[in-house]
Amino acid sequence: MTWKLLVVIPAIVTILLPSAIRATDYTVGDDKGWTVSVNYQAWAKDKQFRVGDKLVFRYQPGDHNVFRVNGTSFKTCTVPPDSEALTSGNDIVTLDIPGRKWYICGVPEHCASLHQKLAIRVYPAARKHWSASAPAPAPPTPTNHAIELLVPLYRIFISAIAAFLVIAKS
Ligand SMILES: *[C@@H]1O[C@H](CO)[C@@H](O)[C@H](O)[C@H]1NC(C)=O
Ligand SMILES: [Cu+2]
Repeated sequence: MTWKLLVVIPAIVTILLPSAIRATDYTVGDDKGWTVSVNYQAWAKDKQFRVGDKLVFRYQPGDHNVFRVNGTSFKTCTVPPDSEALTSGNDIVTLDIPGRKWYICGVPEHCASLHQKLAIRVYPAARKHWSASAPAPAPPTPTNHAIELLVPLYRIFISAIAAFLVIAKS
């Protein structure tokens, strides 16, 4: 029985691994981190954010914070209630839904006067390894989002059948 696990476990890991490898952690602003007077639109411009990727906002706690807002509040730098702030100085945001996302700093004037604001578009996960260097695809539609959700389920299904076949033969 034990030797079969030596076959089954690596098989499952191999099948599931590509999803894990595709995820990328982005430190917002790279070495500069999350602060005032950085052009975050320029920083984001050449990046293709995908579902499963993470944004890491790094700053001295107390100097800044992070609010996820909508497009209207982004334009006007309207700060939501304090309870919605991320404040750790190492704030990790997992991009789990495709579409546009907006982030601002809530310290007075940091967004409005000093441009501490970031807008990105998040694309569905599955296409990353097919087109890592291809131009940005069209904005996601509900249809391809549904298909891309099925891909990991399909992998798990195949893994389960493989495991069942090996174990059933014992
Ligand atoms: C954007 O967020 C603000 C503040 O939370 C809210 O008042 C407003 O209705 C929202 N706008 C849209 C278009 O959802
Ligand atoms: Cu700030």
